[in-house]
Amino acid sequence: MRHRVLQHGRLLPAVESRLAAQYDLHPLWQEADPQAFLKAHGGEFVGLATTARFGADAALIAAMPSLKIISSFGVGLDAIDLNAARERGIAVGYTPDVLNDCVADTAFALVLDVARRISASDRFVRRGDWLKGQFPLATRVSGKRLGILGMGRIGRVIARRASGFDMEVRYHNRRPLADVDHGYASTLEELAAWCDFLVIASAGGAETRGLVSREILDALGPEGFLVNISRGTVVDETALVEALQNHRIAGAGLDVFENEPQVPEALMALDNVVLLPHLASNTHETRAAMGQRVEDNLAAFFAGRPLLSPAL
Ligand code: 8YV
Repeated sequence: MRHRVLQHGRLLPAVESRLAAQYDLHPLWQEADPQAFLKAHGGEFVGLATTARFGADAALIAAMPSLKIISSFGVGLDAIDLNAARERGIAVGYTPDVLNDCVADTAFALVLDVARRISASDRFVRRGDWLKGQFPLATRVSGKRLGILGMGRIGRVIARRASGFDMEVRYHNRRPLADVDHGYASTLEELAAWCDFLVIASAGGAETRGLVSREILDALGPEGFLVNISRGTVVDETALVEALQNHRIAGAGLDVFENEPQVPEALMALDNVVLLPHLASNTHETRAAMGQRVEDNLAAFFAGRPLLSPAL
């Protein structure tokens, strides 16, 4: 008998076909009325394959009374109700580590782009403006100060990338980390006031919601740049738009937004911001590794072995 696994959101085609070969896989995303489907069939599934974006909220977990394993594609757990899963003894697997390099690379792509104005200068060339004059001067990256909010797995790789640019790194976390040599800022405001680039690499969810507030942006100041590769919810987006419009910060590089895929119109109109469509982990190599981990976590669970990367 093949285990019944519900699929919430799309996965890579290759992963979908391998899962379908192994399990009795049902794509919830193909249902015209997912609520009605869950009401009629939710109890039939022992597994849920989902993504960091679609997650598994309390309602979905409640609609699946036989659920034993959630295997999520992504490192972010903010869309999964971990308390609901814990209460029911449901195992939760996710895909940390395998995406650290590509997410850190994207953070640096944004640091370089927003400071050196790479995307803006590309637009300048395409508009034919080079024929009319020189592109204005931009801001140096090498040797500057990099502040990292959230020195976790990804934050540490960003710090390593920074050493190649001769940057001094400091960080802010809930508490200082014994195995990290970089300077610790005991408040986010102190970190923002110190650094030239503030890179957000913290987790999303209720605990970090709105941490980067108007006050933090003002501490970063008119020569400071903000880069966000974590979750849009960590930043007060309204305050960010105002700070960018009024040049109270120098610029921002954003891979994530509060209400994806909606990007505020006001941001689209600004030239001091780089906007990416949440692509930090989107490389063939990393996505394949993430998909493999989704499969491996499921396989381990059904074989009675510990998950490769358990979230609980
Ligand atoms: C994914 C992510 O692009 O891992 C995460 O938490 O945000 C990204 O890597 C995406 O969320 C997959 O759904």
